[in-house]
Amino acid sequence: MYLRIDKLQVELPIPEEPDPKAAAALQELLGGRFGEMSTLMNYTYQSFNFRGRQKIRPYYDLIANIATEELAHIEYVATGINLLLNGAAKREKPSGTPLAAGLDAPNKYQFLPMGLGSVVGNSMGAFWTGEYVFASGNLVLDLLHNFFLECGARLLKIRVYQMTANPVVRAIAGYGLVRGGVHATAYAKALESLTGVEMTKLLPIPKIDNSQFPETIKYEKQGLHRILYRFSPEDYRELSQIWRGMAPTGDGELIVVDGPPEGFPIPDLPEVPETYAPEFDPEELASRAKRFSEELEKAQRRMREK
Ligand code: MN3
Repeated sequence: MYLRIDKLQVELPIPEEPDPKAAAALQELLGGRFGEMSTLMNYTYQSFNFRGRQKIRPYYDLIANIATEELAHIEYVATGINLLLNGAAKREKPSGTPLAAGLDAPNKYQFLPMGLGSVVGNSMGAFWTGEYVFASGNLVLDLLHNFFLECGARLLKIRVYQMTANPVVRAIAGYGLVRGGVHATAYAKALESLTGVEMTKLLPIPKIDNSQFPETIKYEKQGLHRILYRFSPEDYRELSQIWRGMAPTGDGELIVVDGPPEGFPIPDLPEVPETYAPEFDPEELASRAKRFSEELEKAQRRMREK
C-alpha cells in the first residue's frame, strides 16, 4: 500500500515566463527510456515480482523503498513541466488564437489533450511504455540493469541541463543528479555485497563530478548524496544492511533517514480559462457549499434531538 504526502520533494523556482522548448526537453527526464517513469516502474515491478524475499530481505527492501522515492520524482518533474508551461496561453477571446504558442511548441500534446500539462512521454512526444521495464527475477541481473538505468539517467540529466539554462530545468537536473547518485550507489553496493565485484569504483558515469553543476552544491552540503530516505512509517528497515559504511565520495558515512524528507509546498498554478481548465463558477460553487453546510447542520441537530 502507499501513503501519499501532498508536498514536493524539491523546491522549484517559479518562472516569470513560459518556456515550452524547455518544457519539451524536460519531458525526457519524465517519460524517456531513462526517465523517472522508467526508474519508478522498473523498481516497482521488480519489487512486486520479487521471489524468496524473506531469505534476502535487504535486497527486496532496498528495491521496494527506492521505487517509492521515484513516485516523488515523477511528481517533481511533472510539476516542473507544468511550471514551464504556465502562462503560455494568451488572454484572448475564444475566437482568437489564445493557444497560438502551442503551434510553435516542440510538444503540441502538452497544449492540446493535456491543456498546458505534462505528458507521460519523452522529449519527442513518444509515450512512455511498459517495454522499458526489465524485471527478470534474477537478482544480480535486475540490479545490474538498475545500475545501468541510473547511470543512463545521469547522462540524460546532464544533457538536458546542458541544453538550457532555464532555472526550473537546472533545479530539477541538479537535485536529480544528487538523488540519482544515491540510487546508483545503492545498486552498486547491493551488487558488491552479493558478488564481491567492486561496482562503486565505476562511479560516476559519465566521469564528471556533480560539483561541476552548481545546482547540486547546496544539496551535497546538506549531505543529501549520502542519505537514503526510508519512505515508509514502519517497513523496509533491512535496507540499512546495504546502505552503510563510507560514501564512495569519501566525505562521510552513508546514512539511512527514517521517513521521507520534509518537502516543500506544491505550486498551485492558476486556472486557465482559455483551455477551460478547471472551469467552475465561483458563485454557484459558493451557493452549493452554503446549501451543503445548512443540510449538514440540520442533520446534526436531528441527531442531537434523538
Ligand atoms: Mn529518480
